Amino acid sequence: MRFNQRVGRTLHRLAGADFLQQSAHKGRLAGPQVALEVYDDRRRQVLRQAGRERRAQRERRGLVGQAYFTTVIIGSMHDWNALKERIRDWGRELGFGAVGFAGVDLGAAETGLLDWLAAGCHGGMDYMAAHGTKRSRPAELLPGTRVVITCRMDYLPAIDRRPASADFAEISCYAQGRDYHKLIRNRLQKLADRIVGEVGDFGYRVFTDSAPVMEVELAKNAGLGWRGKHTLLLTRAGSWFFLGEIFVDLPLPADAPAEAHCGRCTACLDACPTGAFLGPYRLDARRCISYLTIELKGSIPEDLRPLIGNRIYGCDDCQRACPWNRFAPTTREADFLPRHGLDSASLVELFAWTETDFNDRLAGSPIRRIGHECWLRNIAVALGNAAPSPAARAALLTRQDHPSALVREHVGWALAWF
Ligand code: B12
Ligand code: SF4
Ligand code: SF4
Repeated sequence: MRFNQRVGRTLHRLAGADFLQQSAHKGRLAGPQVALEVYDDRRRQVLRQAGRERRAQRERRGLVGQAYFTTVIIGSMHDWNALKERIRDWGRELGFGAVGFAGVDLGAAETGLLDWLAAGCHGGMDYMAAHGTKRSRPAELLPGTRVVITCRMDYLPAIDRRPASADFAEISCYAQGRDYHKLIRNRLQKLADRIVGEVGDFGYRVFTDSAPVMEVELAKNAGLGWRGKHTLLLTRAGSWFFLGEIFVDLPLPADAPAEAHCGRCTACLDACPTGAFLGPYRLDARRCISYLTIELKGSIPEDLRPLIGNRIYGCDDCQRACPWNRFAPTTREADFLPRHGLDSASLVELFAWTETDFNDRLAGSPIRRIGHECWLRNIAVALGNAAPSPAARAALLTRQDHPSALVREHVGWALAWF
């Protein structure tokens, strides 16, 4: 039996070679012939290149590959709990608010997801239906996955600068700074690197809102919080955080889910401007302002336009209404702080941005991905909802002959209110 050098060192540190001998006997592996050997650099390189898929295949065929050996032998050492605590500490050092561990069985969540899709609640988000059961079965998305390390990171800016002005353009606070995907992915990668430094090579992949993953359900199972009636993950310190995961093939024990504390409260359901909740824990995305202003590519249904108010990108109302968010910590990440005054800008000001302004000023922002056309569409609706003013009317008139039929149609709708 050969050990990767780091694994060997870890094993020695954790329990010593005697323990290994015993573990091997118990596991009916190599018995008394077990010996610690160290890979030289070349072997190590070759192993790395072998890739996750080959390891998974070997494992599926029942061969005693390095990953299998590592997990069986080390798995019997009962020190995964100590490693879990170290991973939590490293996660906190890397800026995560909390780190938890979920098993890969999502149980009834799959039925919930399929019902939601069958009811058409995903609207035009075809990617939600595109991956079969991979979304609800992590081990199908990444074969060999045994546990999902799930992490949350706070994004609430420290100061609420929303002006009372009727002409204020409301942008969801998760989107006022830099795009979170890259930042979180980098941090997750750093966390994975630290685990590799401790246990040696293993199969893993990092995700944040970038793949078919049921992030809230996994985080809930990992005890990172409970599911609020608004469907988001919620803690005693609120819900203003992003989620991200590392799928791993290590046999880390799963954490227990947290107790829910919504009680009889329905504040989030009552606060929704468009009545998007079909009931507690059930959201019809087609009515959600986040969907209408970000995901929807075409025309916004006319009956919903007046309900959108001044929200031009996403919506925070169900979270703002939640009593637990009174205790929410603010972000420690400078990248999530508002840029270009996006926390206090006026509709007229943002409507005047040319496509070049839009692309330049929103480089690195999640808003950029909706494109200038949908940006103007959204602001036109908000201008139509704002108190009629000469400035708003003048702004709308400048876009009346815009080359995009989508923009012209929404501008026409807004002008009809003046
Ligand atoms: C699609 C999507 C959306 C859609 C649909 C949202 C939704 N609730 O489904 C839209 C575009 C509307 C959206 C909006 C927002 N989103 Co979004 N979104 C996602 C995404 C990509 C998938 C979510 C999903 O799987 N939905 C499908 C439904 C079926 O899944 P579900 O909600 O888990 O459904 C379960 C429950 O409803 C339950 N259920 C059903 N009936 C019942 C009944 C009972 C009694 C019970 C107990 C349970 C139950 O069963 C279902 C299956 O488990 C995730 C990222 C990811 N990959 O997970 C981010 C994510 C959920 N979004 C996020 C955010 C921040 C938002 C917004 C706040 C952004 C904004 N400010 O505009 C809003 C919030 C709106 C809201 N209240 O949900 C964060 C949430 C972080 C957190 N604290 O939980 C995520 C996790 C992204 C991330 N990586 O951080 N989003
Ligand atoms: S984000 Fe806004 S529109 Fe969507 S469910 Fe929450 S309150 Fe309703
Ligand atoms: S507002 Fe009330 S019901 Fe909604 S998530 Fe918060 S505590 Fe739960």
